[in-house]
Amino acid sequence: MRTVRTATEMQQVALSHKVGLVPTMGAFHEGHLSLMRAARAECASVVVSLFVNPTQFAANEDLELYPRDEERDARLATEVGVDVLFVPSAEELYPEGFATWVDVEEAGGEAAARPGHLRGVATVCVKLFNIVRPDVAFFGQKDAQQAAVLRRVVRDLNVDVELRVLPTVRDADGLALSSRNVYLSTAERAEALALPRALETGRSAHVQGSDPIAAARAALNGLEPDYVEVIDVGDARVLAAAARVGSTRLIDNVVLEGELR
Ligand code: PAJ
Repeated sequence: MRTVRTATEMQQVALSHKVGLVPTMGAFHEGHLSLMRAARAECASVVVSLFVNPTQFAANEDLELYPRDEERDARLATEVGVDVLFVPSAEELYPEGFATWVDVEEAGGEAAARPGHLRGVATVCVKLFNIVRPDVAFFGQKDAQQAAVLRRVVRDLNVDVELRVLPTVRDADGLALSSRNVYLSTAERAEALALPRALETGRSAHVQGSDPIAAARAALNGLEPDYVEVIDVGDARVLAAAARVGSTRLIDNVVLEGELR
């Protein structure tokens, strides 16, 4: 596996068709690795970007604290058969005078809870698409609204890339894998299980014809949600929630109708 640190070098790497890109912020877990494996299975060249994108964090969020271990990530990516690990610096992607943003008009859920977050995500992903020029890019259902926003960006701006959205990978007890789970103490981790359980309760309620939001809220077991909402993600409709456990903010969602592709 080759590690590349500048956009210029990345644009010059000879990649064979078809090219798959997996954008990440590192601290790899099985969720990230499942995207890399899907890319490996479908594509001739696999590029993984590792960049803790400062523009998607608000001033009061965990940018400084965010787990970083490039050596371990590089080892895991090599094991999966990734061809190129693209690790740009913040100065590389956001040089002096950077002033152009991809701002999707999105309401509710993460858009309301984290103003500016999805703008940062959309902007960095368009930059990565332009630098790597992938045929296919892989994202996780875990961040359903992020995937929905990126689908809209690709459609609205005629970006020549296909998106794939893959299922959320969970621990055996149901907690969605997340790089932020390392912040949880043992007690908090146990508390956090209320989030996937409440969403499952909401999904069952929906299947039986009652209100999934009310059912999920009632099952949160004391967790304070930022929101519990039904969100359209492409052709699918998901029940999504965000909640704080101690100082850690977790998000999760389950599909109510349709299929995430
Ligand atoms: P990050 O949180 O590192 O996630 C990288 C990709 O892995 C995203 O597409 C995310 O949805 C997916 N992912 C995370 N947890 C998952 C899980 N448990 N199961 C399946 N997939 C999972 O999302 C980002 O980084 C950033 O916002 C990024 C898109 C890289 C832009 O900076």
